[in-house]
Amino acid sequence: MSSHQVTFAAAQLGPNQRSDSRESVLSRMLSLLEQAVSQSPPAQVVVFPELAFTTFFPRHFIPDDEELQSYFEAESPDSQVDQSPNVKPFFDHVKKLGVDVYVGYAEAWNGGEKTEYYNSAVYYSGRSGQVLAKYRKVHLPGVFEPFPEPGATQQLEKRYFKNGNSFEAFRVPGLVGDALKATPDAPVQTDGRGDPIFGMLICNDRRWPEGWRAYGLQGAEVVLCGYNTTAYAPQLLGSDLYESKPLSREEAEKEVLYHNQLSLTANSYMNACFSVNVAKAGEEDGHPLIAGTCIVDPKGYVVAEARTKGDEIVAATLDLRKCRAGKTKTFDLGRHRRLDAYGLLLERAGVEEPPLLT
Ligand code: CDV
Repeated sequence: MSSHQVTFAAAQLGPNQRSDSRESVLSRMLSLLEQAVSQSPPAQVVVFPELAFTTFFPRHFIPDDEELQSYFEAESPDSQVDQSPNVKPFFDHVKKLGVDVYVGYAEAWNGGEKTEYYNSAVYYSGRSGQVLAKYRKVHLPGVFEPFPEPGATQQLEKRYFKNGNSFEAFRVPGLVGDALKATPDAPVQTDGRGDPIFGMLICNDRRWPEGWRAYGLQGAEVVLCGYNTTAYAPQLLGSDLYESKPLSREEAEKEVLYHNQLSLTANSYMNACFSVNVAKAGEEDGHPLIAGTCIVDPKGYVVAEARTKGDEIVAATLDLRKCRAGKTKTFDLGRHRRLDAYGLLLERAGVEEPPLLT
């Protein structure tokens, strides 16, 4: 295999019910890992969904603090997620297999006076047995106060988590042969000849071009993104207001899948990067989640996608040199972007319309 090729496995998970034990979820995740490393060629990087170890608990209003805390992994400056007792067996197994993983989880950060809670993902290197990078979800969707409608699918991420605030790309050692390394005379711009550059997003982040562009500006070649996306939630997604009749469940799911793929293909294309996008899917706690796990190339084409709504490996070997055309032509950012025209983008978060006409 060429020295620029990397084999990825997107490990789509079927539903994790609220009543499922941690052990049963871990055992399904370990089977997916085993499957990913025993295929040919074996996966070098396995990507799991957002909040992979538990049910998507922000869909519930949970007044019982003990239950709420049970979904989080405790971390501190001395102890990262791979040491959290609930999930240590997962990371130990990853280390034994010598594979790399991206995995999403709920983080309880005990680093200051007060515990802070985040919706996080880590990139863990099984070869070196350590967390190489951690990402905290920046765009938290939903609401703080629960929807009053009985049976509504809640989305309480704004209640349970604090926002992350940075998009830091990172290089991953050991995936490709003859990568340029730092030496006093190494070039500053390596044009894809160093160790691969990855970025991480979580779920709702994929709908916002800002994170993708932040990674594009750091030369990211692969963006990894896990998600839990509700297939039917009229309070949250789209609008029936101007439709002649409300979307049926089937129509709504089709539209959510369309917007999922639109966000992934468009942003991969506009930043000339691959993306590996992984769902937790199926009927979870009586609420449907879309599948749609897919791997996208820098031209915006889907190169592999899930066929089921359950546990499934979707794999592809990606030639990272395919990012070069976009990065040096249409989306050569340094040559074509116009900072002088973009001032508003950092001055304003929400919409301010031009004044009314007289
Ligand atoms: N987990 C998520 O971030 N879900 C959102 C839904 C609520 C719109 C998503 O963007 O898929």
